[in-house]
Amino acid sequence: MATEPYIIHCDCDSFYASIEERDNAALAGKPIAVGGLPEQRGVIATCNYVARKFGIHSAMPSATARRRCANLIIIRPDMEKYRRVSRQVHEIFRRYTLTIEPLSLDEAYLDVRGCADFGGDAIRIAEAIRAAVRNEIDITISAGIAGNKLLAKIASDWNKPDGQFVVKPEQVADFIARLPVSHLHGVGKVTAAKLRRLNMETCGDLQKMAREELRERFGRFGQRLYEQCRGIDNRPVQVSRVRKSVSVETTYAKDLPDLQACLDELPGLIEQLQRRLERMSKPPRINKQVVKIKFHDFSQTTAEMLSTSLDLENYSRLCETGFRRGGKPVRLLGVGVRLPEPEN
Ligand code: TTP
Ligand code: MG
Repeated sequence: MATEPYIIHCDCDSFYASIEERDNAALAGKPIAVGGLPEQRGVIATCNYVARKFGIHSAMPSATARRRCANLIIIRPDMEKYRRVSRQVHEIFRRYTLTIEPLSLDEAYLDVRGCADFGGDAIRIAEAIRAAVRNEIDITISAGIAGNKLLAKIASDWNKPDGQFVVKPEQVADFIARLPVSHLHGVGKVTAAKLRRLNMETCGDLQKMAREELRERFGRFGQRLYEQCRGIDNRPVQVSRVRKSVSVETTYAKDLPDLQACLDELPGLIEQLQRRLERMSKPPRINKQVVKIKFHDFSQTTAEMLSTSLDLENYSRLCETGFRRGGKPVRLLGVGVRLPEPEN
């Protein structure tokens, strides 16, 4: 059964860009992006909503962004500053609940059951958080309020920027039916394309598929899809997960045929991993490098070694070791790091 809304997903609006705009009055109303320089083959980390009207978005090459908007002002990122602001935003969250699951610098789930303010009313708590962020930090934050994490996260995008949206229990069926399947947790480009081939564009379409068929086509993830497309999600808000590893991976629409094709993918993956690490609230120490390979028949292997950096040669060696164990085309390649056990 759908439950009363008690989870708030908070997500700052165009986070890095909003901070830069706040700190430099001359930028007001202009299209701005934060990221690498076009001349250095940099990419856009994010851009403000003025720039988004030109079709600019995160992860786009800065050169493309500049072509779309000749007046685009590109600012180099200042991660220390963004981390500082992130800590201030999290301080505000903690006034209302300690059950907080941070997802990134600008985003977190809050479970506000048991919150004493406003009689625990999640809608009013979200309003209070947003007002405090605006008044005290001078940036805007959006919120989604719902009975589970899946719906709350989707809802926070609904009235972005500077808005909030609540999914009441009686609205869940309607809300979810029209939702594109690509919004579901764990549905990346490849799964979305596979679903599209089956004419499954929305969750409403997906609801027509029998549980058995989903399981046959998607394995264990099929069960999650069966639940998610009905708006069901039982994942609790998890406070301070101790991170043991950080990784990025890509499932390829077309299998990588041989070792060389895998090696060619490594630099791009390592760069993504580097950015993921930079975005963590406190960049971790590295203990090991890891490569994960899933072959086209879904068998999988990992190879790892002690190391304190993201060394390309090490990743290449690990990739070779892993690949030789299967010697088959590869559907998924991942690179990651393991972190040392926390010291207490
Ligand atoms: P997001 O919350 O995904 O984006 P955003 O806050 O800029 O914009 P929105 O209003 O849509 O929430 O990510 C938070 C920050 O993380 C973002 O400001 C910059 C950084 N980031 C990257 O560096 N690279 C990326 O690919 C993405 C998606 C985000
Ligand atoms: Mg954001």
